[in-house]
Amino acid sequence: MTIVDEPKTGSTGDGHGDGHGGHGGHGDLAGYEHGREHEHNPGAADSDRPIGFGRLQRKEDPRFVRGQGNYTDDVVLPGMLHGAILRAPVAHARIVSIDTSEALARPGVRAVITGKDLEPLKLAWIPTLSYDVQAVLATDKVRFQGQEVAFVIADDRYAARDALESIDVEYDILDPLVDARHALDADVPVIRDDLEGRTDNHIADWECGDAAATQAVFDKAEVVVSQEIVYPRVHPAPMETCGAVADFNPVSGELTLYETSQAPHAHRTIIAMVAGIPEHKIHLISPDIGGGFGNKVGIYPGYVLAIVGSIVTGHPVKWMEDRSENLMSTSFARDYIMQGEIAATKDGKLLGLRANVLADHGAFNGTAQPTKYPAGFFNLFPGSYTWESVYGKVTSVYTNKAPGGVAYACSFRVTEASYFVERMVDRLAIELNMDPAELRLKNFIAPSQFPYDNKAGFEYDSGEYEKTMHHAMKLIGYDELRREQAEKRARGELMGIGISFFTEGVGAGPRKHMDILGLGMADGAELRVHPTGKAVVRISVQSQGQAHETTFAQIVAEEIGIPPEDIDVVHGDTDRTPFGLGTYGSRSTPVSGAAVALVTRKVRDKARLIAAAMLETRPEDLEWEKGRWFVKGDPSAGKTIQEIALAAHGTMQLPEGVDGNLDAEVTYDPPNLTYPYGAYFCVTDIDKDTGKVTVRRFLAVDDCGTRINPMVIEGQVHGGLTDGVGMALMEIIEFDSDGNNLGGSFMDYLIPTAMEVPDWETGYTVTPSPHHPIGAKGIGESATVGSPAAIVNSVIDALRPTGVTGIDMPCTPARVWDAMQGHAKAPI
Ligand code: MCN
Ligand code: CUM
Repeated sequence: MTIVDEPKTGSTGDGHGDGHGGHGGHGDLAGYEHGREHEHNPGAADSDRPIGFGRLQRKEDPRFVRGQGNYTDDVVLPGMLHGAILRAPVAHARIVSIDTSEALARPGVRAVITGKDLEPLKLAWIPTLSYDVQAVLATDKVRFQGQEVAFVIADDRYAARDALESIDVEYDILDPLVDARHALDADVPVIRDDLEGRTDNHIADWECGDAAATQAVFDKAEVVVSQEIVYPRVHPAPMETCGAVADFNPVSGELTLYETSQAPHAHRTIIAMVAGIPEHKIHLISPDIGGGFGNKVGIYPGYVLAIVGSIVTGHPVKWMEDRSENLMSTSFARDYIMQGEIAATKDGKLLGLRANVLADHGAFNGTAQPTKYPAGFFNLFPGSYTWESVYGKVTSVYTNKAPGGVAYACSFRVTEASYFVERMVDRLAIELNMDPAELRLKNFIAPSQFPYDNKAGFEYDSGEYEKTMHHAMKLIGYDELRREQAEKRARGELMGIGISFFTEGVGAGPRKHMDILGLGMADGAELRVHPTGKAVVRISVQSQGQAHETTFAQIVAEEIGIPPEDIDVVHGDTDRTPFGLGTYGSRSTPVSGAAVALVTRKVRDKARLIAAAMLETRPEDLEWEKGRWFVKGDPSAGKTIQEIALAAHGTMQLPEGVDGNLDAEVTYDPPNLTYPYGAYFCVTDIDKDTGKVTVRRFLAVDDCGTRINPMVIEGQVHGGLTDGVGMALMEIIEFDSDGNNLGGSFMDYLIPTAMEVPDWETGYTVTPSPHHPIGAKGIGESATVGSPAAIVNSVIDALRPTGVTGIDMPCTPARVWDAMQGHAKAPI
């Protein structure tokens, strides 16, 4: 591949973004936020240079800005009924009885389903993505507040909702287990007594690195620091909540399922296994999705209930959760209590790193990560640095909370890992009284060390960390900021400068190492060039706002020279796309993007054979330039891809072994993850009287290898940074001692608005992935992963004059103010 003008390694630059705010915000509308531009992207995208340049407008935006998007809740089918779920009001109770007679007698109610009705269908329990089981409707006990207890199907949404009140459930209330720190105590309730032989709340122990070697490093270290770091439970809270419309045809036995899914093919296979409907009879459609952020990876009871409802009533059934249901019952993330220790020399050479983590997975272990990785990719906890030895351990437990340990722009726990190491390194900098930038620069993995074995089981593909760090320090004016801070400190003002230098791992497989419920993580792509030279590419991943319809067309355009506007990208429909594992862990570009590049090359190779026949020469005598094959040494003798496409469908005698049409398909099994990284700098000011934190400046310098669409990348980064402000300063799903969820609405669960975020500043370097066909790494979660540590480190840095060395998220005014007063564990 050639990229004119933009050197592939170590180039630096910047662009401003399309400003899709956090959560639903970095969703689909083509908002435009004023990012601060440090350097221009060279040139504009066109068909000669379709990737890496300028701000190619998003193909999907015309329908979104006109209000013409098509979301699951927009689906209306003839005769469609509506479902509503009765949810447990308490966190832990035995179900004594459920009386549905009064609800059934209400006008408009067609059916009321309970767990007892599902038992004979073997649908009362379904497998979770991590080989646990979860109740679709509770039969024996409820195990978290908000758990599904009964399902009403009625003529309209209101009749269904109203009928919920008429269901009479008698509960025998049990003690809840809310605090994960006590999950393994002897005298606490065993939450999962439904699982045979279970006598405690332990889920799994997972380890990486070398415990003994790390202990030896600590034994001889000059300096040891330790810190407890809590990453609280947070929620992805996408703009569109989860839902499904199920339409089962009893005559043909076919199920059409519209669903908010980030992984349509995987969902179809799992639903086939669970519901016993043959897979070829299931047609799963994920229409437009208003933000996923991991919330739409898992399979929720509501989807299964919509299917059962359609089978029972003979009508299509729609189930859409409301905001509180979304916040109380679906896909929580994080909830990691992390004990960290660093061993180092007095002059700041990092030697050993230890992490001991307690992970709260809630009542059902629904973690959405590769089977072999019960702690996700926490293997990335050594970060961007060289260590003599590292050791990590994660213990996961059940509690009476909604199923957690799932996803929120997390790259499978990279968020926790990166937050952990970046907080720890800063903790050491405080101990050594050393500049945190200098400490990082002293310990970065050097470019010559790649591919780099991170000593925790992962091999980083490429990086030029020092260069990216220096670029960021220059863009933000680091030395000047430190001078400003010194002056302000002298005046008694609280100003902080926080750094995070994260390394991510995105693009799961390879399939031999990574699967979900036995389905290997690989992705298919099919490309068809029509006779007139227009093309359609079919992909297995699913956009939730990431602009795949634009950027995947750009990849095809780059590889074959058909302009992006002549290429349609089809996704989100199992009948129209090849099998693949879907979009999460920023895997679309690393895996599906690679599949698209390779399938396009395959079509190009086929075109070469046809062009050779057209030009009456040998294929090896042809040379490619963007959009055409020509005869070596005679550039005027050539055929454009459009001419070749017509010939492929025409009457000419095709060469031996070449079938008609211009098309191909591939399945791509990635050899490794890609490892994007970034240098993030955050400047905060803290009001001494109220503890209020203001993020005054934030600079993100990202390296995601070859950049396909700088505008889309900036949008992804702006959205992720907004997520970061939310988590660092505002977001937490808390529970009271009875297990009541205290974050069940946007009144309680605060997410950032334009008021809380600064003008984002961005920059970039380009270090291609050596194993990706076009050198691209993922970017979708980078900013969510990297930004919280920069913000919290900045808060701690601001509070240094008050003696603070650590604080947990979210850094609310109350918590910051309390920390300033020297309280060890401040409230929210
Ligand atoms: N891209 C690019 N050049 C690169 C890398 C990516 O131009 N070198 C472009 C891609 O072509 C794609 C977008 O950036 O259009 C994101 O690509 P990628 O990093 O591959 O991430 P995915 O497409 O797999 O998206 C998943 C990621 C995840 S896991 C979460 S969570 C998240 C995120 O994307 N959820 C989002 N960003 C989101 N953005 C929106 N609007 N909505 C969500 O739900
Ligand atoms: Cu981890 S949230 Mo995203 O991977 O869908």
